Amino acid sequence: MDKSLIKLKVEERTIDESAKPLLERTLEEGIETAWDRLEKQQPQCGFGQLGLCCNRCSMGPCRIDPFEKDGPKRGVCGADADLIVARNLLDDLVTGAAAHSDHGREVVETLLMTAEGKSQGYEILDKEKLYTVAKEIGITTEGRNDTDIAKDIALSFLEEYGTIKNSIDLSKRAPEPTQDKWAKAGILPRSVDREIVEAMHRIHMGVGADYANILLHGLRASLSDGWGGSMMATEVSDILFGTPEIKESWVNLGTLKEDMVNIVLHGHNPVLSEMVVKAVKEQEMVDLAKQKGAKGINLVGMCCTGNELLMRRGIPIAGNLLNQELALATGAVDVMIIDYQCIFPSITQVASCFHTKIVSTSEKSKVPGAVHMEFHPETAYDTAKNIVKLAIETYEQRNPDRVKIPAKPVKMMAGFSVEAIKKALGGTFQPLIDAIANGSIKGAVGMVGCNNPKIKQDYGHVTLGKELIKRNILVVETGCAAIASGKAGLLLPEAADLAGDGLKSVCHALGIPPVLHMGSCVDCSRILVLAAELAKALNVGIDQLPLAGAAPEWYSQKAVSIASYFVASGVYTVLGLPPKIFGSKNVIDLLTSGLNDVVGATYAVEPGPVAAADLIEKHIDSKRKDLGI
Ligand code: SF4
Ligand code: MSK
Repeated sequence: MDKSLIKLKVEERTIDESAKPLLERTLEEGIETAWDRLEKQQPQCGFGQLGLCCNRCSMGPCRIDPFEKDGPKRGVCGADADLIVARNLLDDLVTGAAAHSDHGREVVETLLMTAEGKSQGYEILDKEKLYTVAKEIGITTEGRNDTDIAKDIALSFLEEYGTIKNSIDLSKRAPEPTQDKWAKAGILPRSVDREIVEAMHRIHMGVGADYANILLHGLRASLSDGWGGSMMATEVSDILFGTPEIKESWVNLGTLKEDMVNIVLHGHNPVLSEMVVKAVKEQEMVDLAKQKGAKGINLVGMCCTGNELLMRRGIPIAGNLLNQELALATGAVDVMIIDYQCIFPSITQVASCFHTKIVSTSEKSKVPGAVHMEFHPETAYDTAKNIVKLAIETYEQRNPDRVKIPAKPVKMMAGFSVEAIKKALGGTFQPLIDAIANGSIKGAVGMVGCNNPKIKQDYGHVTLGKELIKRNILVVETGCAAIASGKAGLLLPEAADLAGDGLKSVCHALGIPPVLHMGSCVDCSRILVLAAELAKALNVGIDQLPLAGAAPEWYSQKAVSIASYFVASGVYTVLGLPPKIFGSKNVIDLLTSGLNDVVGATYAVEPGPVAAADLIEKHIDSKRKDLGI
């Protein structure tokens, strides 16, 4: 790497103190990271940033030139700026919806195999949820055993992906006024795969030419993710692995241990990682690690697989998206196990600077340079044990002189499932509703999403989070946003001292932080369920609640889907980075104002966290006024 190209200093790249010394190391040793690659990409293509480049068919690629008077205003097929921008956005959105939903499908398939006695190492850990979900979707429970009920749930959920059902059961969890809005707009989600496939059909050349119609389908596809694929992933993971309860753990790169075998679990799907958690507890494994000179085996998470394990098992989490290369740069990781999504293809390059092995486990997600140990539910436990053995053997090759773990971990609280929040409130949401009604808590914000090297790592999340709690707005988080808050100490009850007086007193009374960690990306569905519960208690639509969404550092197509199902469900959502829509004024107008008449909410874009907090507070104040509170 040519060091003369590096302009951005470590201080400008991250606010994560555990990351800074490792970023120094990568710069000194010429280990390339996402920040370096972003610099090398400058200037990024303006047409692409505006969403005005179309590469959809072989008459193209085409681009619309909004600057030159005589520049092209239509692609070869005749598509104009509005259409090209809308099609590109729908493409991004359904890529995200597909990723979430396919993850959900794998969890449901694991439930089916478990019910049929075909999986290895799994059991049904949350029977209460098994029964609740069964009753909710009309499956008889009386006089039946758990595996029969589980099988029916799995088969019914697999039906949600396609075939002839034509409606998604879990979307009935939304309050009636919200469902009515969907019906009126023609965006009731029919089935998960259908909405995604139809989206791909609609964006084929010569199908949809009406930008508004294309964007409306985007909302429907996003609903099939939020109230379908993602919600099934959450519910079935809870059934198999347990519904999260409030617990304490640790976060940042300091969770890696110098004297232990370090295994990092990175990606999204908990089905394999849960087996790894079991395997490392086996005495045979612990003894083997000790034989090789380690004090034991240290398991840590990364990104959303990490969030899944943190929420249910209290496994410490090493970091979020931009920490993945830096974790490897500690020289202390023996094996990084990857499943899928948000895994930089570069990690094998970084790992090759050390003794570290990357182990890929999904047939869908192979990475050159990784050891591939394919995971299947039938042989899950054996695979998990083999990977742990590999980690122990790899530990022997670790060079202690290359190990650099520069920080102490920060304590955090996690596990705030909807059920756990209700329990903390005394078994009913009424105390929360009362606190909102009397103004102690002004409203709530679902802050979600990723890191993006275009924004100083964690700065957007942490600054916006602090601004919101200061204004007595409760923050609930998932994904990398929650990990950022954890690193900054906002997921501790003591952080309530940074909140306004009303929120502070509620948090002190309940012993909870002002920012609640609700899980992984697919667990944004928990935020929908919480919003639905509050709306039903007040007999209103979700759009009438003093709620908002925020994604200050998003990068992923999944975040486009999340933001869209928030908006489609009636939650005003502020993005910290602009989506690629600025090439079409019509698309901007529809998304930032026109949708109000359709779903009662819009998107907004505001890169400044304080200005974003101003927008959100204004929105929450207006909703409070409309509710007469
Ligand atoms: Fe060009 Fe139309 Fe083909 Fe897009 S679909 S590449 S605008 S011809
Ligand atoms: S991992 S989608 S970077 S939140 Fe879910 Fe983080 Fe965003 Fe991936």
